Amino acid sequence: MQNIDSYTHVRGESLFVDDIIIRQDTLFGVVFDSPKAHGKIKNVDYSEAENLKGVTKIFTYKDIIGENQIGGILPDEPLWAEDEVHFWGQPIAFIVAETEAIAKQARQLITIEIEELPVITTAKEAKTKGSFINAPRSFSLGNTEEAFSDCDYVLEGETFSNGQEHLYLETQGCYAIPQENGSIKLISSTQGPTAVQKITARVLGVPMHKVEVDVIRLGGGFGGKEDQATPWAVMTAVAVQHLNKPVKYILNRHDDLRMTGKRHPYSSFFKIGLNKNLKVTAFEAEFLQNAGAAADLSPAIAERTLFHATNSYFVPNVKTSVYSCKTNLPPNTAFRGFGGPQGMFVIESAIAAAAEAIGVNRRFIQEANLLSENDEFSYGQIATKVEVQNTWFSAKKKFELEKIESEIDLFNKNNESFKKGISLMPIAFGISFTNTPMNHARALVHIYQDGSVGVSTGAVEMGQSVNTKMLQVVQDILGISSEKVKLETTNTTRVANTSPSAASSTADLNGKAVKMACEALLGRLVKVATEMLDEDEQSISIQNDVVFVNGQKSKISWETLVAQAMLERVALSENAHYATPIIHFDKTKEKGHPFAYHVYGTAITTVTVDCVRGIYEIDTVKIVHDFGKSMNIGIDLGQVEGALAQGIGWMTIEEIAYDTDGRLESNALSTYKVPDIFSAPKTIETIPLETEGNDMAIFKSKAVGEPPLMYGIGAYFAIQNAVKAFNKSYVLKFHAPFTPEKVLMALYEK
Ligand code: LUZ
Ligand code: MOS
Repeated sequence: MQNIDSYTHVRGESLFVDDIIIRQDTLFGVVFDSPKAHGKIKNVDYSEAENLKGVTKIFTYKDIIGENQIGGILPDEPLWAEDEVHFWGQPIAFIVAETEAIAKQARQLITIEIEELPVITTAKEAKTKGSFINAPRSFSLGNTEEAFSDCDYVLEGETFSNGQEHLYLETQGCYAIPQENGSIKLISSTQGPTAVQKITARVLGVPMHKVEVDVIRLGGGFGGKEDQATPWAVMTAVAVQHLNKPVKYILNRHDDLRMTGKRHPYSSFFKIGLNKNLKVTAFEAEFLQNAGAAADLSPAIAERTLFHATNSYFVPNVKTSVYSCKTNLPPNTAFRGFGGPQGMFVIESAIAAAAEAIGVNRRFIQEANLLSENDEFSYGQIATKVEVQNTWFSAKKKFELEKIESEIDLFNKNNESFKKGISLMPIAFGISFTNTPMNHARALVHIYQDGSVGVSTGAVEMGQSVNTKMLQVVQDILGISSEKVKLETTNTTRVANTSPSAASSTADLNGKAVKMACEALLGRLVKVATEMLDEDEQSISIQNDVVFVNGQKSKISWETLVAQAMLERVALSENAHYATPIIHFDKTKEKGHPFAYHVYGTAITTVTVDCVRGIYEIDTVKIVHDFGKSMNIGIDLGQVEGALAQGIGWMTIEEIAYDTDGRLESNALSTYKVPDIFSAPKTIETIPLETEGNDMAIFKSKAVGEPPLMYGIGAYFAIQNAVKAFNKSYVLKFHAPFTPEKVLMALYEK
């Protein structure tokens, strides 16, 4: 089944926040933000801006009736700065005017005096100065100290992976509309409607029932709208609370790039110990996460780094710790993979360092340590239904790895100025919010009396086609055709207290709730049919919009059945609640079973490096991926390819740069390069692993949003492999992204 949004997307008819027809009396907002990364606010002069014709009001923290506090996990982030600023781009005021142009003109007229304070931009510096968001966390398994003393090889090293801009096509924004009696409706581009509702209520000092959040769809989120869609929505809501008129704010690209956080840069240190047969017996890592100026989701992201520190390998002795370092950058936030990729890059680097020192192909170390059934992760979960070896060995076989390797060797022998490289990248990604209490969802399904169906869930459609999957669940359980089913907007008054659409878990959690609701409705309808046909319940089913008896079509259509149920006053609406069973985690012991299951896979990446220029092409990425039993392979392959391109971008050309004063230098697409069709792999081939699937996944179809991003890590090591083929004296470095500039330096380093 195709993505149900395709039709309106290609016709340009899909609605995003900026497409909503606005009320005639709508006002427009724009943020005035800090022009310095750290300092005391001595004075802000709003007078000229306020006097500009068409300016309605300029809001600051003084206008807040509730709390000036938008922190989700920790209460450490004001909506608008009070007497200090902590990052360049921190919101200080919100200008509301009759037009957007006037609001922007007014912004130019505001003058500010800041007494500057020292600026920290790197995690390392923050660690040295003791600047942290919260206490560090550590996971451990076995005894690394003892294990290291028995190792044949012990390697230590350092890695860095940079941040990443989300670059959702639709920038952040919200349209806020006053309702009666002080209620407000927010049309927000958020992955977390409940987060927006809750924080708005807190800042406005009103109960949550006064705030309705409605989400049609997002033009991309990638984690960037899990927590950071909130401030803009709250600002428009504060303005509505004071002015009782609709207020709209859509960030332009520059403002969005400057004011929002990104993927966390990490500086990390590793120590890896192996014995002669290449078994990794001990691994230690210290992760320094550059959290930015406030917690945002950093503590949860740090936790996921620890969960993924050993990727798809079994290591019997592990000690890892992570520090969320407080710096003067915009608070960094969720980004597809949520700290997992940063963790996995480190062990892949450690394996590369070990392979170099021992003088073996990196893939032999990887292969010798892949997870097996019943292996224990450092956090106590026992791996079951492990598929990583299956994906690894099928990839080797199906894609003829040895043939590819010999072709590359031959190419490299025959070419002076071009070199090819290859890498294998296995993945294991844990599915569930690591914070167990967040793993729940609800669905509200109405069967209307004409037989059409309306479905509301907590799932936010952000291009991942979750609505299509929800529709498939309804279609399958109720036995009706897709035209009968409509997916409603995501709205806090219909489905309350939702977790954000995140953690790759949205289809699982909401899909299971939809399934439960539909099964309850089906049960009632079957009962009605039983009476109509004088048959027993077991013999009745609904297929293709018709009631079937013992597999034979009856005369009763879906519409007739629903009409009869209506006459008999049967409830045709159902609200179901799903909470993931089995999972648990004890933070006092750092042990438990946090994940419903893992997603596995293996990618083989080949690249060609132009050794004169330092530029490179990703030739092929060949993947065997564990989809479980995919319920929609078209959508799932799209997720794999998109995530792969995004992962490769993070590892190769996307380079976030702040200057030492904390000002974002890569503040436009001229200076921040993202993968385009020319830099995408020339060939991507994804073969689904044949498995039984996993019952914890909706229809045994495993979560697919984030895991394939980490195949992109393979590009780093494939390029490194090619560089080494050109320059034997290159000393391996693990400093991502591996931009053409860095490749050129590596090619000619002596
Ligand atoms: N968001 C979150 C996530 O709040 N918790 C998670 O564990 C998570 N994992 C991946 C992506 N977003
Ligand atoms: Mo996410 S990184 O699943 O919002």
